[in-house]
Amino acid sequence: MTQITLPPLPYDHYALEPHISSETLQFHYNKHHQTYVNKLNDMISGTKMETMSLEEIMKEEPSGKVFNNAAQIWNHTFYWDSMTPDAGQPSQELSDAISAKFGSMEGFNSKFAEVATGQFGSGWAWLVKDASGGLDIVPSSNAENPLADNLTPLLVCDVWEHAYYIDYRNDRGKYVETFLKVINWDFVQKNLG
Ligand code: MN3
Repeated sequence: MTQITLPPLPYDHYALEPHISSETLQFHYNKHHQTYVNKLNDMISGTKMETMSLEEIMKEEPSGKVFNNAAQIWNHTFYWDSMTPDAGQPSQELSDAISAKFGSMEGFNSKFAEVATGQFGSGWAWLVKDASGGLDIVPSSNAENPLADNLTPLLVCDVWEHAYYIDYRNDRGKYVETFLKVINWDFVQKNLG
């Protein structure tokens, strides 16, 4: 019995153009994200993990191949939800929290870009909320995510090359600049709680 399924994209594959192309989104979702789902289902089939949620699987196997595939599924779903073709503005509450930590939206953009472009090799850049309710921007390597550090993810940018190579070649900075234009602030607000 296989239990983990690929969640539907929250928008059409061409919806983020011209920022992120339909070709990138289709490869990223239909090939990369789907492959993590297929591999994980193969690995957990016939084990006690086959009835577990992704979160439970990540706790059960906090490193190694099973973790990597489970976390990549979780991270990618969170990434699709982090973007929207109808990018608006952060709510007042969010805007105040951002200003308290980063000085201004410009300060947030510049810190996020610094962390996302500075992550060496494959990984992710996260906006998180810590236990005291404060915001921070942290990188993670490969499939890792901040759940293991008891941080609440609010937003994520995929900085693996497959996220931007078709559209921006090796220019991660340009991709991150684009990502900042399609942030789903309603999703961030929902995660802020
Ligand atoms: Mn990816």
